[in-house]
Amino acid sequence: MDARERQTIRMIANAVRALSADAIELQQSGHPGMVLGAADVGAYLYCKVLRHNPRNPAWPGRDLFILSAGHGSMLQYALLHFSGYDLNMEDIRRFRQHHSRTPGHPELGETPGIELTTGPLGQGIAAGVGMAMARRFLAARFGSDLFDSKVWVLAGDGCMMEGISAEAGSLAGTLGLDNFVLLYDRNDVSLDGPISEVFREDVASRYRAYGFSVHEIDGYDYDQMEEAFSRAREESRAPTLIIIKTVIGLGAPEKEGTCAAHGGPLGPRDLRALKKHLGWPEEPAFHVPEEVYGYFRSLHPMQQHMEENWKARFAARVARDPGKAEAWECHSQRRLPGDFSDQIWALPVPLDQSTRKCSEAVLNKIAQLLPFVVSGSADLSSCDYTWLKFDRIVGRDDWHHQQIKFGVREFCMAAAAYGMQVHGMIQPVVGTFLTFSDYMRNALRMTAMMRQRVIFLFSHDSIQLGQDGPTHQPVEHLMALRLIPNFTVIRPGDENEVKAAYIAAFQVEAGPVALCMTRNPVKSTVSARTAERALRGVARGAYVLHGEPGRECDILLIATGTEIHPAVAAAGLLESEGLRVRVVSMPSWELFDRQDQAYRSSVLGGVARLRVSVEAGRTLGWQKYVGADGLAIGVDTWGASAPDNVLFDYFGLTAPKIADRIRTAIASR
Ligand SMILES: Cc1ncc(C[n+]2csc(CCOP(=O)(O)OP(=O)(O)O)c2C)c(N)n1
Repeated sequence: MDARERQTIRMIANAVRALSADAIELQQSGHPGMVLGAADVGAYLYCKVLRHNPRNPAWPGRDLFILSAGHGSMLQYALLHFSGYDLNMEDIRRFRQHHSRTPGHPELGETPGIELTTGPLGQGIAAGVGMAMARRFLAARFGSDLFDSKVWVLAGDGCMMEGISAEAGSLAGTLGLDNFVLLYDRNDVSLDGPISEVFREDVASRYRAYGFSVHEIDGYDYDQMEEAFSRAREESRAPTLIIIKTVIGLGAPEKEGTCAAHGGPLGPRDLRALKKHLGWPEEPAFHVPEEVYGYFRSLHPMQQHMEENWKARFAARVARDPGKAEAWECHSQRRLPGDFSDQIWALPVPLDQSTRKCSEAVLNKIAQLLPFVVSGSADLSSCDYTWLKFDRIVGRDDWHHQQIKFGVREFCMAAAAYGMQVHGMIQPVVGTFLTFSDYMRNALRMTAMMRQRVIFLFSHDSIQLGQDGPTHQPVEHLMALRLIPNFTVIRPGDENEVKAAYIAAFQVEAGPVALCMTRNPVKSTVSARTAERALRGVARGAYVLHGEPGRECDILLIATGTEIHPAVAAAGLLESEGLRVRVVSMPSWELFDRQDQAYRSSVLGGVARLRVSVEAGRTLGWQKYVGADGLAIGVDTWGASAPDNVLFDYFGLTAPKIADRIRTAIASR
């Protein structure tokens, strides 16, 4: 780099600083500290490192850049604006305002050039690892010359303190993800003060132990950056960590080096002092020298050329192997064959088995039908049955398969899964026990917020799971998942409902799906009679399993999962006493709530003396369907360690106990 270019990049870094400080000051909201500190790293990256094309942000051969420290969003907005993305000065001025394209933290779909929604610290690292994994899968399928790009993640001290950074680092090191580069903006200050009070570990040694190549550089020395970034680019065995020493709030004299710089506007005095320090005009605000735009414009032909070059490689690849064009289309659109539903529906699955066992058969078939599906588990594949029997597991040097082991790292698995789904061309299905869904919870809500259809397979979906006891028995989890907006929970109750649940899951267009499966075998009491009803009914969230739709009845009994079986048996007991009972299977609240009024009334409508829900989990919430005076049968305390037939009896979930509760409730009216 010659002296002139060095000077230009320094000016660009200063333009990032001034513009960000002005936007934060104008809106009296935002985080200037890391932007002032890391502006040189950001400028160097966007000027000298990233392979991208601002005129085509979605070009598949591009590098990906993720700001895990999402609170520093102005750093990225400024650089996207300068680079020539479709983000103008008015967008910058409207920082953090309603409906602006520059929200408080980067949000997928709001701003061109933003690859991922970030904000919860550390998750961007795991999501970046997921994206790097997606690229490995695609490199194996389509050629590493098409997927030789890198995933760059910029993280701060907070991200490195979060446990998920350990899960993600350890996984990336184990898998030898040499396309993953973690940039650690080390300014030694977080929101509450100097990190020496809370974080004294040797991060370099920690990441070396994970299997990373580690470099430590000064955040203002472009020669060191050149050396470290080129080595990261060339690295071909291991992921890279670059620890970049910076000063928070650099150039704002009252706040520099302290947590006062972290999360609020600088204030007029410090802003003036900053601009003086940068050699920037005090007025007008939002001043950007023409040379800044000029420099980035000068990069455009090279960026365009990079993309053209990639397209030529792609064309050559397809010319050599025409089948690849078809495979590319299939992956890009994550396309289902026209007869997908028929093929799944026709699949023989084991009868009178746990729903997880049926799920195994269906998932194995789906993975064979859909080459873009990858299945993984957090060390429970032989329990949640995400195991693909026909395939092997991907590893450091072999990504030709559809199966991943995440190790015991649920949170990382969930964030990596949404990273893969956001990346595109890959559809993850990831599993663990339902009770551990709350280890993953923030990643589940991020998946929902970004409207990504990750399929989460949660087995061991109630207290009925053997003798592991209350630590392993989900109680509040079904309701807790239903609370997440834009999240579809499906809890099938027999082999037909399992098939129908998968068909429905692959029809969900935007948003995650949890498929909840039982551990224990269930003697199916209903399947033969109700197969066709299940196919249509699961897709609509609920259907009449026993009795007639819309007809007046004494008792309307709604059940989910394998509780449909004791519910139907209880109906038989009550009917023998002259009561008219309708049983509704309701595997999915969310799918049901999307149906029109006529359908909903046909399932739940008609006069009933008593409405009852049966679900082996918290009852809070069922009042929505059974009414305030209805009867919600479930588990409102912790489970216990005992055989499941003992527990179901103890918690009142057997047919005779359900019938008893209903008789008592009717008698008291
Ligand atoms: C999971 C999570 N916990 C807490 C926060 C709130 N938070 C935002 S930034 C921050 C401090 C981060 O410190 P650092 O990474 O050093 O950023 P810097 O001070 O350099 O801007 C905290 C606690 C968050 N965004 N995510």
